[in-house]
Amino acid sequence: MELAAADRAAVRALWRKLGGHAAVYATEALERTFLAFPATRAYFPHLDLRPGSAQVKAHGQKVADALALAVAHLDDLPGALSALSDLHARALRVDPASFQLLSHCLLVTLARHFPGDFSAPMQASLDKFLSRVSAALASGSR
Ligand code: HNI
Repeated sequence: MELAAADRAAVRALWRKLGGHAAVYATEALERTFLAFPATRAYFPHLDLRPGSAQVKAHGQKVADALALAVAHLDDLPGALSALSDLHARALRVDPASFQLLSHCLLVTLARHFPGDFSAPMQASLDKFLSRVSAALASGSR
């Protein structure tokens, strides 16, 4: 199902506010995910997952770039994310439930850094956006 116009506008507006710092927030969200939901660490046995790790930071940059791509293609998330979907669903076999955990930590991180923007409607719009990104990545769509 497509995102409503109001949801798209809210997501785009918040992403503009993140400016060049999206990777910082993605990295914080990853660190929170690994601490709060340790089972997610199992997908990254080859990385140093301690807080402050340069490898987590580098991964945060990749996640932030992918989310920026998604924000730029809100009308075709499965298409924009099809290569990443192959990777996550087919090659990495990430449990779909794990996406909800990272999405939750992204919401917590953004709420913490942008409290003035984080109205209930903003939370709902971001949650819909992240749910659709997660569904696209988990589906192995193409
Ligand atoms: Ni994910 C690699 C984006 C959720 C496990 N992931 C990537 C890459 C991007 C990316 C981009 C780098 C691809 C490349 O190098 O070609 N991942 C995203 C996004 C989300 C997400 C946008 C959700 C918002 N990934 C998850 C989740 C898990 C996950 C929930 C598991 C808990 N991802 C991985 C693993 C890799 C990965 C594992 C490979 C890491 C590596 O460097 O080996």
